This record gives sequence, structure tokens and C-alpha cells, in this order.
Amino acid sequence: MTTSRRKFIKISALGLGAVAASTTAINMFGSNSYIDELVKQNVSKKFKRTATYCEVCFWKCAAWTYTNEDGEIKKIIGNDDDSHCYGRLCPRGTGGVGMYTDEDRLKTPLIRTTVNGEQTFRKASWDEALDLIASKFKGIKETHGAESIALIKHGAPGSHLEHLLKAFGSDTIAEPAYAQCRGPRETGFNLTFGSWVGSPEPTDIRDTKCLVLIGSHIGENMHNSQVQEMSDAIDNGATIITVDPRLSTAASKSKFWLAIKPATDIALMLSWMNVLIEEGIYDKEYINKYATGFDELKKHVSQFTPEWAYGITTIKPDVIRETARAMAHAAPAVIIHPGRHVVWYGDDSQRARAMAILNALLGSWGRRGGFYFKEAAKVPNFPAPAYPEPKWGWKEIGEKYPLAQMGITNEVMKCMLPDKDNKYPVKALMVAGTNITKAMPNKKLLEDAMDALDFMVVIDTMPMDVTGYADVVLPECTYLERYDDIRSATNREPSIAIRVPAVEPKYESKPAWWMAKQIGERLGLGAYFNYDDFKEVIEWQLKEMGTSLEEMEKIGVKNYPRKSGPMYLNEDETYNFPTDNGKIHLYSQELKDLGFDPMPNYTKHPEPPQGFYRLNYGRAPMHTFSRTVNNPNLNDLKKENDLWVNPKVARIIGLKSGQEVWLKNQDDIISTFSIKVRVTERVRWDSVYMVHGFGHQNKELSRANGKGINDTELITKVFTDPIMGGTGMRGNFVAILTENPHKNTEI
Ligand SMILES: Nc1nc2c(c(=O)[nH]1)N[C@H]1C(S)=C(S)[C@@H](COP(=O)(O)OP(=O)(O)OC[C@H]3O[C@@H](n4cnc5c(=O)[nH]c(N)nc54)[C@H](O)[C@@H]3O)O[C@H]1N2
Ligand SMILES: Nc1nc2c(c(=O)[nH]1)N[C@H]1C(S)=C(S)[C@@H](COP(=O)(O)OP(=O)(O)OC[C@H]3O[C@@H](n4cnc5c(=O)[nH]c(N)nc54)[C@H](O)[C@@H]3O)O[C@H]1N2
Ligand code: SF4
Ligand SMILES: [Mo]
Repeated sequence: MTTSRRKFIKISALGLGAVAASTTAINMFGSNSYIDELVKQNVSKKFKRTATYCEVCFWKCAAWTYTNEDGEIKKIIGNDDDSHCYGRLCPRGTGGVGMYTDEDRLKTPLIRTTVNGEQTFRKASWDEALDLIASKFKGIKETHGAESIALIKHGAPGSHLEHLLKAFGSDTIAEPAYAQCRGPRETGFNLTFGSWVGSPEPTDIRDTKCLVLIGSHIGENMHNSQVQEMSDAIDNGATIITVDPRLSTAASKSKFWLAIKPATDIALMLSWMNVLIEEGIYDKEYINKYATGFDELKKHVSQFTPEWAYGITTIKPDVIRETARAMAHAAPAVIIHPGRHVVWYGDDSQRARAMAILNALLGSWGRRGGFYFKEAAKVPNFPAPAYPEPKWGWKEIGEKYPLAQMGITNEVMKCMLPDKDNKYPVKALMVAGTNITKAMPNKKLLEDAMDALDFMVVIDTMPMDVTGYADVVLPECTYLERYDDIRSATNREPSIAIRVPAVEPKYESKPAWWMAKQIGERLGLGAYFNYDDFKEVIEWQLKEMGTSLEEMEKIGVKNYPRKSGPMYLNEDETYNFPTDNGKIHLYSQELKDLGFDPMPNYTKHPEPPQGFYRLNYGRAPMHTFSRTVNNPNLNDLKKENDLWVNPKVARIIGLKSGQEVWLKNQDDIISTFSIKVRVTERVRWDSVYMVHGFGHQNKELSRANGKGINDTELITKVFTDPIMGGTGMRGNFVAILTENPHKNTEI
């Protein structure tokens, strides 16, 4: 790689024209369609079913892929024995076959080249691409050490590349699912109960009497079994309390919708604690038996009355009292849901602590209808030599954040910037299964960092925006075309699921395990990849686990009996929580010792200046982040995002539904594309809302390119959580532009 600026490549690679093809939408929701019935009852011999688990999001529902005699995938259906999906996939999972059929897929390895002064990609053979990667990695190891090669990953391909990097001597690894997603809640709950929340969340929604959702928009957030259990809970008369500045789908199904002023949730939760304690309706026995720090907490929250919180949150004191009593009434079958994408305002670990403390006061952790004790089956590691010990890695890079439990993506990116004081210089980057330019905020940091790299590889299935920054792009085949790791799920009962290819990989695409092995062998790491086919790895693992590939191909999912003890607390026995003293920490000495507030406090966050609105974002049921926007089946359901605007704001600016607008943020960053307005009472007047994942810039994405706004490009201000390094993203403000700001410029 030369030192010249690495330009973002958004044009088609030379000789790689996109093929236009018609798209057929499959029946997304019909679970009783004719074909479904046929395959379910196995009446037709024509279909072959193959076990898999879904990769359209990270819930990993176990499923069956049905192929016909011509080897065409006809349908993907949930596995009845799977506790992640209870036999039904969400619309995205059903539409997952579009990941396979998408004609815009990456088809061959690509290498960056310059033609007539223009940077572009050229097709390359696998050997050429893999040789190039191996020689670059070797060179970097010689000059800087293997630690200087970083991996940013997400999803199934990640583990194969992680194995490669660790074998080579690098633990410089991070994923956006931590610092851009659930990191703060893991820290907050760990500090309180001594264990992570993890995925799937061990929320006993099925048996709950009261579910409290604080910005957790289940229903738009389509985490399958949670949505199904929530819908059952509603049918069974559970009280749903939703705290959301927007009338989310969940809010519309709730007994109480608390349309909170954004960024004030900690104040609400402190006042809930105040009511529970002042009225003596917390679980006294549970707290006496299992918790420490109650006296400190009682004193701390005595000042945080509902009247105090009203002025901050705009939620009326009687509503605060009524909802607190509703929770206490249902307790311990009550859940203050920990949320998942919780990097909001920078005090997110403390907000998670407030959620954890509320759960403790209600006695819900370890109780039926609250949180169950989860369990997973241990999958043994396939025999391989021990990894070498790197001199530094993600931990050292994140050393400023004492309670980070995983790599912090943004900190890893900072290590790429040229700086003589940088103790941990990162020179090469491998990106696998994550579209970092959409998943990570602070575009300037990202572009400067990628620009400074000596070498960058992207492994993806699609020509997503991130591929435009790579020196080498490797095309992975989709989850329907490959073996992958065994899915071991933490749930009420442990279970495993397998992924078996239903069809051959299309084009020249290959599985990530194969790429890892090929690169590994070129780096002299053959001993770590002691198999010809990944199938052998899972065959060996399944045998160790008392089953076989043959059996698993028939059943897809295997449920094991619990070994760790009962799902809920046994009140007659003493129970030690996995904290230092076996007790729940209402007051955190650990935080205190590190110089942080030992109990959560409300801090005021910046508010939008005149003419600006808070940029709020979330999910749509038929899309997963940016990955599904070009999927022919799912694109059919929603082609672009729209901008939710309160009627009051629409009146002031003079906006109508359907009107095209652009956005400018507080740092004068203007959206690349436009978005259509949707005037609705469902959003507060101080915010606007859009679904994340749209506004793709790569022209190779024939359906997604140029459609809607990419929220991430407007998130230039980041509020870092000082406890664990999460990147709070909800403090960005936008103005609405009605005139095209790009009239005279090419995008
Ligand atoms: N602005 C903003 N940023 C966010 C969020 C937000 O709501 N708003 N959400 C945050 C959250 S909660 C998370 S978890 C992260 C998610 O961040 P990401 O996981 O990066 O999300 P995607 O945008 O779906 O990117 C996934 C990439 O993997 C590719 N891919 C899909 N399947 C495969 C496969 O089988 N193999 C390979 N090699 N590649 C594959 C897709 O084509 C895509 O490029 O984003 C975070 N960032
Ligand atoms: N369909 C679909 N489902 C998904 C995903 C997907 O891409 N598509 N991604 C999955 C992943 S990885 C994650 S992490 C989860 C994320 O899902 P959640 O954890 O449910 O989502 P968040 O993005 O934190 O929350 C979005 C909600 O918070 C509200 N909100 C905004 N500001 C505030 C505030 O200040 N206070 C309160 N109380 N609420 C506020 C928004 O109006 C919105 O309704 O979704 C998962 N499920
Ligand atoms: S929730 Fe939907 S997209 Fe996610 S794994 Fe399950 S079926 Fe797939
Ligand atoms: Mo996430």
C-alpha cells in the first residue's frame, strides 16, 4: 500500500458490472401458506431440509432451510424445539434467503488498484488475495509486532478470524456490539449482581406480571422469543410500563406510556426507588437476605421525590407513584428490562446500575417472572496449540476505562492515528461482518484512522460502505452456504444448534473459516487449523457433547437438562451472588474506589439549541441495521427510512408528510442524502426520529444506494462512558433543511 490517501471507492469495480434482475418477494409473514404446510407436514418428498441458525441478527434463531430438487432455497422456517424462536422466525429471518439471492453480492476477491489516476478495485484470484494478506501481515509483525494487527468483528465470521489473530499473536480485537451496544448494561449489572446480562437476556417475560421497558422498543426491536413472550404476557394480563419519548409499538400496547423528556431516565428511576423505599413497598426480606448497602441507598434517594423528578422528566408525580406501586404489586414477577442498545448519554453504566438496583429492590433477580438463572452448554475447544501471549491488546488499549470487559472499538481506531506517544500503534485492520462506517460514530475519526493504516482487509457478503475503504475485499458466502461454530445458547435450559450448508456457495464466495485457515497456513500457523473442512471441527465437538452431526442434522437443536441448579432462588437455602462478598451491591465500593459515584446520580445533559431537534433513532421490524436494506425480500417491505416530526414542529417549519428534507447537525455536518417527512404525534416536539441503517453510499447496492439518511453520519459528537468506554450517541442535534444543500455538488 502506498502512503497516498485511501479514497473511499463507491463505484463499480472494473469489469464487475451489476446484473439487474427482477426480485420476487416471498411470503414474509404467512406461516400457514401452502408451501409451509407442505414442508411442515413433510407430505412432499421434494424438499430437503437442512439445519441452520439465522444470521440476520444476533438472536441466532435455529431454523430449517428447505431446498427443492433443483437445489433452490424455497423457505426458511423456525425450529419448533428452539427456545430462541419457538418455531417461528421474525420477518427478517424469513427473508434471510434474500441474503443468498441478492445479485449485488460480492462475487470475487477484490484488490485496490489505481487506473488512470483513479482508485478502484480489480478482481483477484483467491491465491493472489490471500498471498497478499499473508505477506502484509508478516511484514507488519516483523516491524511492529503482531499486536499491531487489529480485528473488528461481529457475528459468525468473527470467531474464525479471532482464532487466526490470536494464533498469530494479536488480541487487538473489538466489536461494535460492545462499545456501541450493550457494554454499559453488562458493566452496570455486573457491578450490582456479579453477572453479565448476556444474550439472550435472562428475562422471564413469559411469566411476568409487570414488564418495564425503558427505551427498549421490543416489537420494533424484533428479538424473536422476547417479542413472542411479551405478546403472551400481554394476553395474560401483565402490566406493561413503557418509558420512551416516542410512542413506540411497545408503548402503544402499554398500560402506562411515560413520554419522558429524553436523557432524564436516571431521575425517573431515582424517584421510583424513593417511592419504593419511602412507602415501604420494596422486597424487605430479599434485600435483608441478599443485598448490602441498603442504608446508604435509602439515604441517597430520600431527596429524589417524584416532585423533584417531575421538574426534570416531565412525568407527573402521581404517575411516578402509581407506576412504582404497580411494579411493587407485581413483584417479584416484575422486570425492569436492562435494554440492549444502551449507549445513549455517556452516563449509561450508571443508568444500567439504576435499573439493576430497581430490580434488586423489587426482588426480581432470580425470581419467576423476573430474571431466571441462565445456563449454557459448554462446547469443548477443538484441539490446537495454546495461543502465544501478546505484549498488549484490547485491555491495554482500553486501560483508561477500568471496567471495560471487552475491546472498545473507538479506542482501537484511535490507535491507528499517527502519534509518537501512542504506545499501541495499530498498522493493519481486518474487518469481518461489521459495517463499521455505519455502526461506529465519529466518521472523521474513522476516516482518519483508516487512512493512516498500512493495510486494511474487509470480509463481507455484500459491497457495503465499509468495503470502499479496504485494500483487499474478501467475499464470504452467506450463512445458508456454510458450516459455522456450534451455537451454544444461554437460556432457561442449555441448548445447542448447528449450521449446515443448504446449498453450495454462489459465485467465488467462501466461508470465513476457510479464509482463516488459508491465511493461517500461509503464516505458518497450520497447527491451529488441523482440519480440511470445518465440518470435522463440529463433528468432533458434537461427539464430545454426547451427540453427533448425524443426529444434529435430524434435529437441528438439542436441549440439555440444567446442571447448575434451579432456575430461581431457593428461598430455603443460602445463595451467594457471584460478587466479592456474595451479596447484591446496592452501594458499589468498587465504583467508589475507582473515583466514580457509588450510587447513580442524575446529571443534566445538553439540550438542543434553538432550531435544532434531538436526533433519535431505533429499529424497524423488517430490517437489521444496515445489513438488510439491500436484501430483495426485505427491501420490498421498507425501502427507505422516514423522519418522524411532531405536528407542532411541522407547523413551525411548514413541513408536510412525504416532503423531502435534508438534515444538518450541530457540527455543520449535512446529510449526504434526503429523507421524507412523516408528521406524527408519536414523537415529542423536541426530537426527530429515524430508523438506523439507511443512506447507503456504495453504488453497487442497487436497491439501497441513496435511499434515506444514514443516522451515523450525523452522530459526530460522542459522550464517552468514563466507566467502560461506551460511545453515547443520543446527544446529537439536527436542523431540518427544506432546500437541497447539494444542488451543485456531486454525491
Ligand atoms: N447510528 C447508529 N449506530 C449504531 C446503532 C444504531 O442504532 N445507530 N446500533 C448499534 C448496535 S446496537 C450494534 S449491535 C451495531 C451493529 O453493527 P454491525 O453488526 O456492524 O451492523 P450491520 O450494519 O448490520 O453490519 C453488518 C455487516 O456484516 C455483513 N454481513 C452480514 N452477514 C455476514 C456474513 O455472514 N459474513 C460476513 N463476513 N459479513 C456479513 C453485512 O453485509 C454488513 O456489512 O451497530 C451499532 N451502531
Ligand atoms: N428489527 C430489528 N430488531 C433488532 C435489531 C435490528 O437491527 N432490527 N437490532 C438488535 C440489537 S443488536 C439491539 S442492541 C437492539 C436495540 O434495541 P433496544 O435496546 O430496544 O433499542 P434502543 O436503540 O436502545 O432504543 C430505542 C428506543 O429508545 C427510545 N429512546 C430514545 N431516547 C430515549 C431516552 O432518552 N429515554 C428513553 N427512555 N427512551 C429513549 C427511542 O424512541 C426508541 O424507541 O435491537 C435488536 N433488535
Ligand atoms: S430474531 Fe429474526 S433475524 Fe434475528 S435471528 Fe431470529 S429470525 Fe433471525
Ligand atoms: Mo446491538
